[in-house]
Amino acid sequence: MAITIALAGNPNCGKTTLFNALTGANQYVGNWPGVTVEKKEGKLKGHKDVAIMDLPGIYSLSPYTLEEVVARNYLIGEHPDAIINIIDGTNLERNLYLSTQIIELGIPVVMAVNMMDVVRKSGDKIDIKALSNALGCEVVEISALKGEGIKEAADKAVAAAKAKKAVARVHKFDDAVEAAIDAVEAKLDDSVAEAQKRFFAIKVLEKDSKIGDQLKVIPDVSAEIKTLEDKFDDDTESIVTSERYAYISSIIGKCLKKAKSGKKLSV
Ligand code: BGO
Repeated sequence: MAITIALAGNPNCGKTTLFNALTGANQYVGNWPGVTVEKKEGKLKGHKDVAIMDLPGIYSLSPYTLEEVVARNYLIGEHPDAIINIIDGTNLERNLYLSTQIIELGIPVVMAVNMMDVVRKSGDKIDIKALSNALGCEVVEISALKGEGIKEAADKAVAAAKAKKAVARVHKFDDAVEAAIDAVEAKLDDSVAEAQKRFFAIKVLEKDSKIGDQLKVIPDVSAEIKTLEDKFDDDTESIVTSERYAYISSIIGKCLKKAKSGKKLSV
């Protein structure tokens, strides 16, 4: 069975370095259809049946940049068998913003915490097991530059793809937001796969301007939006964003110990 694994991460997280290390000379470079954003695809070394798809570097799955739209159209429309989400371990907090959205896509995910050679040198400590528990998926420490941990990350992604191992739902938004997500999910028609409903429901609630491109029918969710905006006295996009930051703050508190202060970081 042929498997496709997508590499997703922030700009400068080390994605290109990892892509090159995983694929070697086995790669094709082109453009994503209709846009001048570079598309790179290769075969995992030693695995003719495993394709690695390099996505553009992005900070979010929102609709504001061409790169974000290309990346999410691919993830939703083509539904790769697994995602390796590369996180710059020296910038955990910023990188986790994208991760909180990637784990909602209904696709098996392995988190690869990169730059671990730099993290170790700095004396900072990342509790990988706690991070894995907080995110609901496997987490592997890597140094793409030194080639450390990358085979383990790829093997885990192939295994997760074969097992169709979904990300465990650990994070919960505020109860009112969760109730709105449930109500919107129920309004999505059958053309939306069950595993993708949560992602779409959140995007519809956020009034995402481009999500209509990927939905046959956009449900009327004005009542759910009004309920939330009245309760929080804020717009739904900001409500969801600040809930994500609260989640990240709790993850950082549990998982990262900075060398300098000796204290756990909080946002
Ligand atoms: C330069 N460890 C360390 N120490 N560095 C890494 C690692 C790692 O595990 N992984 C990547 N890097 P990209 P995106 C550079 O290019 O793969 C480095 O955007 C330099 N260049 O070598 O390009 C990697 O594809 C001059 O660094 O990231 C690269 O995601 C001086 O992180 C940078 C110092 O990696 C970004 C670094 C001329």
